Amino acid sequence: MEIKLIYFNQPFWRAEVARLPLFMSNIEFEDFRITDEDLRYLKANGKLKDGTSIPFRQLPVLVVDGHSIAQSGGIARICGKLSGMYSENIIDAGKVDQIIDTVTDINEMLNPSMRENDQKIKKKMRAELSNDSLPKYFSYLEEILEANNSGWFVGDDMTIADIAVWSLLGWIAQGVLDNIPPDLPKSFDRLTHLYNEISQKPKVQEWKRMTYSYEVSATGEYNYHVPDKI
Ligand SMILES: N[C@@H](CCC(=O)N[C@@H](CS)C(=O)NCC(=O)O)C(=O)O
Repeated sequence: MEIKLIYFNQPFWRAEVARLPLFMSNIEFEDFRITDEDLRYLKANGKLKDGTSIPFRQLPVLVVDGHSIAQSGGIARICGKLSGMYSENIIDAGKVDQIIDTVTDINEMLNPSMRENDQKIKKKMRAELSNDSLPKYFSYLEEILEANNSGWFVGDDMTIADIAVWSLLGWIAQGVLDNIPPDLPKSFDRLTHLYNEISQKPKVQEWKRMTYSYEVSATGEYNYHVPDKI
């Protein structure tokens, strides 16, 4: 099976929830990271220059044996199934899905503030997110971890649900979102424990060493400061 994951050169959760399970399970895949020129081309044409279809002109796209598949949730499930990190039991699979969809919801809650150019309005939006929406959703996630009581969201082992949350928390903990305190997740003990557990896994450390630091421009090195601990 030939697998290619197409995304930006960033460790964003939408891609990491696919890349990391494949990497951790030693499944070979092409980790294709697009350039600005690729982006312009795919937006205009719905495909890459080599003809690879990008159905909704958005990323990630997973290409399996030449078939392009869009949408982060579906891609995560395929990579989860391939890597044994997605349950075959329909109830447990649904429990994994509800977490992935909640990570999507949280991402979408943040999006309007990322598009806001008026700094005053943006600051207000970020205050609401920091004081209300994000803590509310983190507490719901915390409750699910508490009910499952294994340290993971579903069952007794790590799944793509845990990886999605880990990557989302790492994004916040980097401190790249103005006026969202990077230590916001820290007051949630179970989320913090999950984050730190995943971060310290040798394969995760290896992945971070390989891919979380790279040159982005002629002006210098850009490092993703995704912390190992929160
Ligand atoms: N519904 C899509 C949304 C994907 C999405 O928003 N991708 C962003 C990057 S994180 C993107 O491609 N942005 C470029 C654009 O929309 O022009 C999914 O779940 O994968």
